[in-house]
Amino acid sequence: MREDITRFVDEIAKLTEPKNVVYITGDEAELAAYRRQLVEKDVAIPLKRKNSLLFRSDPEDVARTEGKTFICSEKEIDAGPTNNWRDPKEMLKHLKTLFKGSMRGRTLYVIPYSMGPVGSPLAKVGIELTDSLYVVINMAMMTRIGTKVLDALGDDSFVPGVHSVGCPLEEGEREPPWPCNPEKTCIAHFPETRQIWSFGSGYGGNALLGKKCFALRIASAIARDEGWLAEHMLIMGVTNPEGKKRYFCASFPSACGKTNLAMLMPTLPGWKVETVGDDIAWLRWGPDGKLYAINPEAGIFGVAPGTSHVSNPQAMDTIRHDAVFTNVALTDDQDVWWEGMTKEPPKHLIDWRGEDWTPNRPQKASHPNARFTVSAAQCPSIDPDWESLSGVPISAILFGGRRSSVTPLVYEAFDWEHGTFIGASVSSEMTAAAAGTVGKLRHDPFAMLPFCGYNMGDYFGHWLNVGKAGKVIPKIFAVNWFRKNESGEFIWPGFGENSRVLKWIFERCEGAVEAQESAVGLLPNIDDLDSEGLDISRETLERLLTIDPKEWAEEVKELRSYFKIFGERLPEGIKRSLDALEDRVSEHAAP
Ligand code: O2Y
Ligand code: MN
Repeated sequence: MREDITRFVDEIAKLTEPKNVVYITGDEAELAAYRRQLVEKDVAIPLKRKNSLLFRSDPEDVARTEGKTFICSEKEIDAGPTNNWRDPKEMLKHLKTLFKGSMRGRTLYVIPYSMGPVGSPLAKVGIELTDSLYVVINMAMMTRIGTKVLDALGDDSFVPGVHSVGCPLEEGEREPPWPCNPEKTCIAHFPETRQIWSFGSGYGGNALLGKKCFALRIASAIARDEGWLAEHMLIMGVTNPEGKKRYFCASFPSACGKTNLAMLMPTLPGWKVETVGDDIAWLRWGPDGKLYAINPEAGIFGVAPGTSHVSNPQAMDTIRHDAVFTNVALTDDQDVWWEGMTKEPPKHLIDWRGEDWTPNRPQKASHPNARFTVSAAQCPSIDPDWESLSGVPISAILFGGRRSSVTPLVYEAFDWEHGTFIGASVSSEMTAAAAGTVGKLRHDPFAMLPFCGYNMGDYFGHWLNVGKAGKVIPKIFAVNWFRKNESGEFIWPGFGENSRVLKWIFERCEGAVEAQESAVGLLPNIDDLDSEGLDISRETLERLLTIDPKEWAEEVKELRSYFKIFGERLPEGIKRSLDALEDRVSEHAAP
């Protein structure tokens, strides 16, 4: 074992005082023993699905907590206006107090993990120290873990991460089903020294440190320094009926259906979609001048409610076995159920809080942020090259949001600078159940608002710069599946029908179709969007594919006011694109 690793483990063990320290090897027998242990201790419920478990979290620990997530750069300006900043020295002092003795009576597990296929030049290694077995078994699905990672590490650096549920166990005290410490929850990132500390939450993005903490917040800072991109994007392979394949990345804010799109089943005959990743992409220019992407993750941490054989049959097949479910409802025959899985709910369930549930109860049976964790390798649409060490070549990048008006179904950026502006301009209507927020527009540049580890203005600048380094520049598109009519009904059918939009994008990449120049970008000619067999009027298609200069004049005003928050850190390329958009929109609006 490398001396710096044992020193790190010893230091944290000295601080947190666990009863023992275990190095995770990643062996299947070892993980099976942990799953059995979780069931024996009544922490997990075994399901009728093979090798699958149900967990119920504490009701105070059900999602990522953005308000308790911090970026601790030396200077506040380097965290920027979109992050919660804390002074690194003060935060470390606070963390040392929180973590003092926090693992008493528990085991400290050491999880070496690789973000990206082990041995890929694009992969990076992290070491998570945690006192949660839930984290161990989830990390084993979400990343590549264990001895093979240490063997491949060589002399490279690793990102240290320390996680504690913040619930020491006194002698003879019984383990609570979901230990956590919500009042003291704190997720701290040190982008300059590349460290992660997470206290008090056992849930998802707060506790599985490889995901948002490393693969986005810390990796975005590493990527800035090394000249690549760490993005909140799915990666998909799209094959046309002639057998030609292209790869796209797509960025959408949380809860806009990224997992569904990554596993889309095209309704268009002869078209095929394959999944490389559903949430995060690391992108780098290759020696041939093309942009290559890897999925740094190995698993899927998907939202369960709304997932069904209609919305995402591939996901439903993926989770038939060897899956972990968190905060879904339990059926009388030891299976799982959640809102939207079937039209009719079962007559009786045990809800996510462990209480009897019948359809007449007003409460939801599963929590809206209930999750499934599963290895991506189990996905029937997994791409044959999803673990390619050099990544897959990217032809197009899509930016989307949930907009009931203004943004057309699809349009193309004029060039990389304009595409960067489109990414920076993304906003999305919120779906959160929080009172008063539903439908409210939230700016979410590049869908990275909660995930960028440094000043977002500098991040825009980094995007503008990397475009100059590439020789084969991918095309950039904006998409919006969520347009509504005056009655509040969606006017685009979405789901598998989105393959029609993918087809147009594919054909633009091939140079096979023309596009019309508009004030906002390049729009499809209506006849080029394949609507064969679709029950949609020409008028609706026109509405989906035209822009209203008056609405866009308002959009420009709103964007101008938003971008002010970045002050001096707003790069010239974004200002130039905004001015150019304003000029084009006013030209189009002129009578
Ligand atoms: O609520 C959580 O802890 C997880 S959030 C999440 C999980 C998987 C993929 N994306 C997200 C997200 O918020 O973007
Ligand atoms: Mn996400």
